[in-house]
Amino acid sequence: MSAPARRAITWAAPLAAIALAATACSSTKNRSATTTGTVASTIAVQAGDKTCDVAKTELPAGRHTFEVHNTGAQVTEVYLYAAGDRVLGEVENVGPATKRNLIVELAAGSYQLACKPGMAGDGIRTTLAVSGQAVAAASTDPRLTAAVHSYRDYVEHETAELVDATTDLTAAVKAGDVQRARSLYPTARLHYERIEPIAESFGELDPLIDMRAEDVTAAEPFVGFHRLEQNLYQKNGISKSGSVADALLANTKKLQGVVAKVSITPLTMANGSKSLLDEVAKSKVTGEEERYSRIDLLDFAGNVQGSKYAYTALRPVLAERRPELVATLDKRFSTLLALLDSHRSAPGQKGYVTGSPYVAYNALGQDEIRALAVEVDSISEPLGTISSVVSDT
Ligand SMILES: [Cu+2]
Repeated sequence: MSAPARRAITWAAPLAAIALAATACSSTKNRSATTTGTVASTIAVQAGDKTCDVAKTELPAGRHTFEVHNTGAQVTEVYLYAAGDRVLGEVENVGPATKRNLIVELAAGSYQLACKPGMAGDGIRTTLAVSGQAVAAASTDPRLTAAVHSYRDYVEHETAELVDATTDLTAAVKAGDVQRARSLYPTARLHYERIEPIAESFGELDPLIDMRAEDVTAAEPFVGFHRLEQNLYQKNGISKSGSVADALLANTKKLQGVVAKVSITPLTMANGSKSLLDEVAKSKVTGEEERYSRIDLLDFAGNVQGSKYAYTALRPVLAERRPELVATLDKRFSTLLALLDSHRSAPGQKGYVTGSPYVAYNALGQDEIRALAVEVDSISEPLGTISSVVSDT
């Protein structure tokens, strides 16, 4: 799950130049799957230092290209948000007098487009109203169709693994076996984090499975993995956790049904991976996700692996259309994965957490955390250019 925008983000250096506010979404997740559109349009966005003029604010459902023109003097970025500030797409580092395309597929609903001159703050926002029903367009490039199939297989496989692991975890919790539950928790988490590039399409199941303690409201009590995590690692008591585990398991099974029907396109694969890694660099790297178990690096690895899978599926098309982009991404992914590998641990070694192949988050030094943030951030930028390359079917 994405970090709520309202949470104070303590991580600053060396990403100070990057907007830290409003990175992502809160728990109000009610947006259903985006739909592939047959309707395509180009909408001009004039992004100035104090203005953000969007040529059209009432749009039909389908694919839209926002042609962002930076008319100001500062570097800018533009985000497209669904309800609860969930990031659907973004372009960053748009220099003065330059243009970048933000391409998204929008289902009926209300959205916000935000220009962020200076790449800071909540941005200058415009509400977009999208209506109608878009029909899925078949790609004319068979390699893109194959990429979507391959990624769908991956997501379905990971979701099945998630259900299996959560079944075992639930049994251990209900048996009152804290040690066994702790040894099973990391595996279940890994499978969820791997499918997070498309968590946007999970609707309310995402917060129900992956919400944080601070997402709790009067209407939404603390449930899901992190509630179990708190009980297992911090409160050290699971005698009353049976119903939480049962509900979590039921939700992972529901997720399996959602995933089987979810609309996946090259664009949702590209935008989802980019937004997720952006969020990893900006907020997850602070250690906010697994604050009781400290298995944050496992989540980090799951997010990177899941994003890399989406990239790898699209790679044949990218290699033909933008060989230099593939060279960059191949290199950055392998550098990041090697860096993650350098933080592996095993039973009896320093920083070991039962069930996780990586050291505990609190065993990392500030410089090591910073290095991870820098590497993942350096992937997010080139990853952001994939959407425009694959959107030509
Ligand atoms: Cu998560």
